[in-house]
Amino acid sequence: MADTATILDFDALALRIGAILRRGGLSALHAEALARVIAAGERDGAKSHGIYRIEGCLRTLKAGKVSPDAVPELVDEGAGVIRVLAGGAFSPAAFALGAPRLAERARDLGFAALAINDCVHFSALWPEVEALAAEGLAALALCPSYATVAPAGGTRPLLGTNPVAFAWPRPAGHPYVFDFATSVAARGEIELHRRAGRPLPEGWAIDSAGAPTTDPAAALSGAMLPFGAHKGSAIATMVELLAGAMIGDLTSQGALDALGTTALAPRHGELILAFCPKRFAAGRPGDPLAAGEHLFAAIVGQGARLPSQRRFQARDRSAREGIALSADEAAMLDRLEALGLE
Ligand code: NDP
Ligand code: PYC
Repeated sequence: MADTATILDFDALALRIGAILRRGGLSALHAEALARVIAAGERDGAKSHGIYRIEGCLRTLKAGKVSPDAVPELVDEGAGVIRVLAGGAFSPAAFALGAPRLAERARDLGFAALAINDCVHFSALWPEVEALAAEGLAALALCPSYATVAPAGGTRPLLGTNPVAFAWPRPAGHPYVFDFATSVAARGEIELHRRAGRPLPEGWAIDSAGAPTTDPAAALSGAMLPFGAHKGSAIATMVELLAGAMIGDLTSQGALDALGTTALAPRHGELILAFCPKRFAAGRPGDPLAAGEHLFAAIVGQGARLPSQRRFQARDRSAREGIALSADEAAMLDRLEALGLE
């Protein structure tokens, strides 16, 4: 990176972010959980959910739109569906509470689901599915967002950027993981283009009159588009149904109506499904993980890359060389650290 100003290791970056969030009013539980997710985004080169998100968290706190200290509550009736009530706090601590029980139940039953209700959500989903893959499980995570995406053929925001993340455990090395918004790009990407003064690629968004636009500001006040036209639109709708309506929580339209702005992080639910491949394959010929390896080798054998390989390479580089922040990013961290000290 040409203008690299600061190199930090993961723990040092997480500590600095955590201190900023603590000073912004978050309890230690939430500040630490959030800081590690944000630092992980930066470490992995997942910039749309890295340190640029800190200011949005602070704005959401200042506006009183997130509980700074609600203690998440686990509701487990011993069945395949486990619930965590987040109490209006950020989602990562709720996931951390529910994930061990979800993994245990998926191993017992072969399959289990974790519904997180009433959380404020801004983070990437790959840390969650990766944590479950590390337990030998396949995992699928989904959540609505707030209404910023027009359905295919429509002209106005209705769906969220509704991410879907999947992980499959591998016998060695990183799991197979994909994690993407069901819009052409995450809203964070549009915001990063706006800040950098870069036009958007064609096909990402429409303006408030419904005309195609490459202007990030016009896209933010207009609507983003689903990926894959009607296919992404249908998948985003499925996310609204499963991770909104079905778990008794808000859809993206409901989350936007409740918040009244896209400048703050939205409050809604999340659904995480965990599968135990060995239990599903019991009594059947073959080993599911070996079959997965065969498939991955065939994909790579054609010259294609697996999703998350760029991110894992960034992670490995960060482990070797540290996390490189640009001059602007380092200045932003310094500025946020000084907030409340003057
Ligand atoms: P990207 O389009 O950047 O990446 C999507 C996935 O595709 C990644 O796993 C990526 O791997 C992979 N990929 C990219 N290019 C290739 C390629 N050529 N071959 C194979 N795989 C490839 O993601 P989005 O912008 O859609 O989303 C970014 C993040 O935003 C996600 O982590 C998501 O969870 C988050 N998000 C969160 C929301 C929320 O409400 N909490 C809402 C919307 C998004 P790699 O990273 O290695 O390039
Ligand atoms: O990047 O689309 C996004 C997003 C919305 C809420 C959190 N991230």
